[in-house]
Amino acid sequence: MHPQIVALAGGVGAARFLAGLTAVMEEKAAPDRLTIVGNVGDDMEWNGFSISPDLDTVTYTLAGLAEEARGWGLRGETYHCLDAISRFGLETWFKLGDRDLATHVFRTGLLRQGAALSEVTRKITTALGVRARLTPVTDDRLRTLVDSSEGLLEFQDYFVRRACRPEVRHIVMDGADTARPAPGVIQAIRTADAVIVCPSNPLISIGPILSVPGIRAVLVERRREGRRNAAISPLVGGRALKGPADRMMRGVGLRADATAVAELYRDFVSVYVLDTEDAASRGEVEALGMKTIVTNTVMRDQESRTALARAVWEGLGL
Ligand code: FO1
Repeated sequence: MHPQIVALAGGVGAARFLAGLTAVMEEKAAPDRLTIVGNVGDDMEWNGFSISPDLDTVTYTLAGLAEEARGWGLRGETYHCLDAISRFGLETWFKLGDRDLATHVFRTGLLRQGAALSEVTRKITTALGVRARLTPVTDDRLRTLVDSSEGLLEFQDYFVRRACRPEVRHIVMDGADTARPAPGVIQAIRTADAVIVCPSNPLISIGPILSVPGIRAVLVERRREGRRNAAISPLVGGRALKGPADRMMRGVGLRADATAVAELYRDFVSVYVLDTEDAASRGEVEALGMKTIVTNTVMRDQESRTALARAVWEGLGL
């Protein structure tokens, strides 16, 4: 029987790793045994449309449709709608492409008819040929807010509009108190042979997933039972390869290095993947009670994504 895997995923970094993981699982003829639990903290409303950037980044990447260099959006995209709408004076700092908008029109229409985000996500991934099961962590409203030097900001306002310039003081998960895990998420985590935390920002990508009541508890329970929970460091040599994770960690009063991320996960992660550049941190991480895998985690192309996924797969004894 092929192992059942659950991955906790943010946006671009996660999508790149998942492209490698699905390639490894395809070799074993089992890509459908992967459940990806996606972040919705950076979802937003744009002129009445419901946008789920991280779910879409994972979907487009696994469907082979993503704009590779950028990591988000669709390859060969055009922006005629955005250009046209700017003539009405609407803000266009969030670059929604014409074909990407089709996804948002479809999603928003179904949500308005009462469908759950998890159902809509299933329809989108199926239509685009993604064989892994992608689900939002919750169907309820959950939004990441950034308490910053420029006030309390909605996530995309901080991330895109202000290009991560404000100093971050604190991250707020709005809606986390009442959010419920989407159908099947707890069960998938409970029964998986391995859970893998993708190399995503621990504060704004994995943080919102862990903030949904019940999620962290079931991960901690797995760890107590000696089951495999792995995480891949999103920081290499104290730097984020993509995005503001290092600056954000310092902003909220943490060290910005691979060990500090491991500390955030110490209650539930049993295997931690460090980049070769951080091999010297091995002892510190093992002192937290985790096993370590040291490998190249920098994903420049599909070959390095697959190599990383294979190292994790073999390191976990799958
Ligand atoms: N990121 C940007 O830096 N600028 C954009 O204009 C932008 C538009 C966008 C549209 C659709 C989508 O799915 C993602 C988009 N992203 C954009 C990426 C997104 O803001 C972030 O990568 C994630 O929210 C963080 O994981």
